[in-house]
Amino acid sequence: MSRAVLSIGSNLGDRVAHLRGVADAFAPHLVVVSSVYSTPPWGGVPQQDYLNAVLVVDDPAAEAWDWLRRGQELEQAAGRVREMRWGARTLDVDVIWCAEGARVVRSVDPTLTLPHPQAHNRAFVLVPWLEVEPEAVLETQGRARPVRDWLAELDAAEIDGVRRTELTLRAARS
Ligand code: PH2
Ligand code: MG
Ligand code: MG
Repeated sequence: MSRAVLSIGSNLGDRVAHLRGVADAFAPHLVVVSSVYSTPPWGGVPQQDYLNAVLVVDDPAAEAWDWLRRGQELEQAAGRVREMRWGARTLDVDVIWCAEGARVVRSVDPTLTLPHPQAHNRAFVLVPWLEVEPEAVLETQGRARPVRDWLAELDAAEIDGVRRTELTLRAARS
């Protein structure tokens, strides 16, 4: 039994189609999906803008590693090739946060570090996450704080760069 917050992004090819593919694949498990945001590249590698969104998913049959594996399968299906760190990609599916039952998963495994070690630094993750879970709390670096407080620490220019679009992925499960 797990519930996860996934950050999805694309800046190569048919960006919105790549994101829609993730929402469609996770449809049976989708709790809520954010708006689609246009975001400047984060991380210092010059590249084109991304489309980003956040999905909240749950599945009684899944544990944290299953979300990583499922996300990686979708990345492969989107034709993702090995690329430089923080470089352009057709599709990226990152597990940001996960709870198995009532227990928030903490992992220091480099393949799946949870909560995601960079989430609190990324407006392209925090803004869509706050849209769908305004009360969310993120514990990272030994500090548990509301996501809105982590966001408030980022540069205003970075937050301003994260622009909501009129694009939609799909309706959440009803
Ligand atoms: N992903 C990266 C590197 N930089 N920048 C934005 N705006 N959005 C992303 O999804 C992103 C990024 C590598 O995972
Ligand atoms: Mg990523
Ligand atoms: Mg990734």
